[in-house]
Amino acid sequence: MKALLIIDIQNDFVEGGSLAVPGGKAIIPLVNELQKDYSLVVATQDWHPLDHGSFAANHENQSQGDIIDLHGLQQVLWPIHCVQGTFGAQFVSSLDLTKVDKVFHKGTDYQIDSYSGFFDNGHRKDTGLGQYLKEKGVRAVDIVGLATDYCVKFSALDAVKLGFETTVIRDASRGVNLRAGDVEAAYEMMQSKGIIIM
Ligand code: VGL
Ligand code: ZN
Repeated sequence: MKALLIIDIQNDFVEGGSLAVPGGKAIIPLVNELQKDYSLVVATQDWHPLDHGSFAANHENQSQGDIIDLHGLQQVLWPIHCVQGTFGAQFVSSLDLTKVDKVFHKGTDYQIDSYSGFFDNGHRKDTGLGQYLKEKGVRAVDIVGLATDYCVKFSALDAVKLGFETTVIRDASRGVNLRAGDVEAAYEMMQSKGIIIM
């Protein structure tokens, strides 16, 4: 069985949000349409506490885009985004949630970021997504959402590592491109690990 995995289509990641991904909103009609082709749909939600270590505002003398060492891991510093319970963390209202079977939260621990929907960035804690998919008999996952060069990429890398046949649907994903070329580099890297880019 094949599942659709929808990554982080939340207000802060689309136009008007604090960490807006260019063209983020434009993928939503396609994501809604695609859902009809899957018997299992799951979504992830970036879900940070206000004191999260990935927020530049929580570090003295640091700015957005700086890279720091956060408890032993390299961490890009972001604007405050997707704070638990806020509008910015909510799914974009035009995203159809009626077919979503389960939502997995990530980035809930203030000490460590989590780009992947499966594990935190240090692979220390598991969100339960991998086991959930395996229990449902899923062998293949198609991934869509935001952002291609962060959460889509790391979710796809973990999916393939867990043994799922993994595809990223390009037209239904958009990236941050903090540096020009990041999205293209992400696709090349994913492909080199056996992920299909469709
Ligand atoms: C994301 C940066 C920080 C993402 C989440 O969803 O791609 N990017 N937190
Ligand atoms: Zn985040």
